[in-house]
Amino acid sequence: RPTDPWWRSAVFYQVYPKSFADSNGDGIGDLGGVRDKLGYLELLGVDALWLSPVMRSPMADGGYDVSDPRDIDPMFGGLETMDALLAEAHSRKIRVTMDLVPNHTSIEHPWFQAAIASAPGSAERDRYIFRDGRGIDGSEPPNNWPSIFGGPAWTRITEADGTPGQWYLHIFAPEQPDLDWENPEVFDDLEKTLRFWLDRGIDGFRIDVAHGMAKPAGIPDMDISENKLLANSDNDLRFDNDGVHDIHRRIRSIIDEYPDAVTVGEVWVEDNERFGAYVRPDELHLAFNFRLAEVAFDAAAVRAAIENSMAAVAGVGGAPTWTLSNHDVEREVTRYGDGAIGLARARAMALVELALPGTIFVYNGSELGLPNVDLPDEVLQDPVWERSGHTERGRDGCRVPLPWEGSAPPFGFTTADRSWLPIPAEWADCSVEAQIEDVASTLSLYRHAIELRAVRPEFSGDDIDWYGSPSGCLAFRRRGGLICALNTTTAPIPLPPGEVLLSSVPIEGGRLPADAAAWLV
Ligand code: TEU
Ligand code: CA
Repeated sequence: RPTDPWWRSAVFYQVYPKSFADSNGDGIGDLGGVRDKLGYLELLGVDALWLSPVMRSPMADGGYDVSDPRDIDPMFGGLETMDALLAEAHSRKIRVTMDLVPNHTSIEHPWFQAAIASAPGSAERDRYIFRDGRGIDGSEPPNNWPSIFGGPAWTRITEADGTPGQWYLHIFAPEQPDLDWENPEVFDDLEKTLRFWLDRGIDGFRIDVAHGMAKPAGIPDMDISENKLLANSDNDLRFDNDGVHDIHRRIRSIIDEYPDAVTVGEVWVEDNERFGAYVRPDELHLAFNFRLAEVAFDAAAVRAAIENSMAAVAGVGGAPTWTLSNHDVEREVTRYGDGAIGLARARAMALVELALPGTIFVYNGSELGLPNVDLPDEVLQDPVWERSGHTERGRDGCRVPLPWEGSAPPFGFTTADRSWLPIPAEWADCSVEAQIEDVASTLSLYRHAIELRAVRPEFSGDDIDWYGSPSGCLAFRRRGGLICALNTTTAPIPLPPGEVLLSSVPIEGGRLPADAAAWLV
């Protein structure tokens, strides 16, 4: 519909900047690399980019620990490279959004440095959540909250006089102290950050941990016996506190001064009604739902995930969002069984995703069918690995740099001898160069699907109708006429009548093979 905002049916491409492309030969991806590859992104046909954090950061958590939110880290090329990227992307009609991390800062942020240099109770300390400890001499954390990355969510500081001091809250790593959103200075500073980037031409923000900024009054103990991590169980007091909605309304009032800007929040909330609240007309434009990133390759489960996701936003008039993976989860090829089967299923699910009404987020490398990588211990960098006491390997396996060209690592990702995480030798077969001319490749499948989605009238309409289909299969129809069918069984099934527009495997005799999907009109 011509009156729809641009993002309502857009395809976003998530760039994990360290892993996309390196332009200066230090083995680490950067914004110059993104700029160099804009032609590729144009060819892929995406409408917008989401850049995972590129602000100044000591990189304790891949940039999700920001020490200056109004600057670009030198490792990524500094502000001028960002300006050049924005200009060139816009000239190619690609919008650019960036990650915003309002829940916490880096310990190297000047505010945190000032906080630990000042006395308990000072205004400096009041921008974070410092508390006295419990127990004898305050040697126990102020409450029982665990950190998402392992260990307690509190770290004790040493006061300026050398004595053991107060504790500060960090829901994530100790290098990521939580801000106190009750302090008006915190919002004022975020407003500066929003305007700084919007005035520079950024098209919007992905808001990190958008369900986390507000903390419950008194920060009481939570019931950790049944704590379901990030699942919005009633006893997980760390997230989804009602006060967060007021923060989103205030953010929105600023965003609304910039007509085309979009916000998408990272909202790990399972309950439909509580999730939908985040995309009320005066809050976020969009919220990620992760149901397709979590669901098994099973038609009934996929259908339930789709229905649920649509129901969650329908009540408030919001648009659904879809994502098969991101920088925090195992890549879909591996999740679906790895190898040829995992790849076949990932291709099928890409067609399911790209057939749906709403906003799509493609994680860099999905379009190449990359699997997760089982990296050796000594290269792991995710704080999850250290913090979990080496019991969880963390998320590096989905953050391996992209293979661009050539027959050996680092496959044109960098001119250095090696990339910051090693690229498997067998990725020669899935490099961009290996796939771009091959009509049967996953890259070609994505290109065609994204193009058809953009130009064909059959993709119109906010609603879908389900066909009755045999168990292990699903089929739905967009109001505009596109039909999408998925087969998660082990045998071929008859397709609904129609002309095949695109399919994840060749279709013969009107039957859809196992582990495949097709589009029909
Ligand atoms: O993630 C929030 C989050 O809670 C999870 O995705 C979490 O990182 C994961 O389950 C742990 O294994 C966001 C970012 O996407 C993530 O990369 C950051 O580490 C996190 O916030 C902290 O900023
Ligand atoms: Ca670099």
